[in-house]
Amino acid sequence: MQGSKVDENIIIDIPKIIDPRGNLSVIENDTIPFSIKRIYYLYDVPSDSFRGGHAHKKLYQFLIAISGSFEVHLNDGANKKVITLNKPNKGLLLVPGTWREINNFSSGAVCLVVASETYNETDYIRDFNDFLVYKN
Ligand code: T46
Repeated sequence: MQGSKVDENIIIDIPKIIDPRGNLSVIENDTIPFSIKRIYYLYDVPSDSFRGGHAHKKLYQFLIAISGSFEVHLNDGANKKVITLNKPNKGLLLVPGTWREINNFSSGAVCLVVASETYNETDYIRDFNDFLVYKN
């Protein structure tokens, strides 16, 4: 989505079943606005690590801080936004056409990512100048 705006990247509540034995959250296809084709996760991330640094042309993703916290820096080519994820029952919908950088991982942070497509390197824009050309 070349014309997507940074504010289309929104926080979505994940249903939470509260239980004295421990809470349970569940993501089903109606929790997020895409069908799930892939799940991956980032873990054992050093606190000074920097992930992302790219945009996607078609891929939708949903990021959850299953444990700990981290920051997601978003840029649509014109506007920026920083979102801190630190709750396992709140996720960030990432729409195509958004440059993302992820940093400030806390100790033990785990970033679970639910994706709309299987892995495809041709969907990535990994150079920021190419991203600006793509958006303008
Ligand atoms: C994103 C952020 C949040 C695979 O082989 N399959 C996969 O499904 C993925 C996601 C990656 N890879 C390979 C490609 C690279 O050789 O794993 C290596 C590391 O990938 P990358 O440098 O893209 O990792 P991140 O953490 O910078 O970015 C990833 C996702 O690629 C990206 O879509 O939005 O997490």
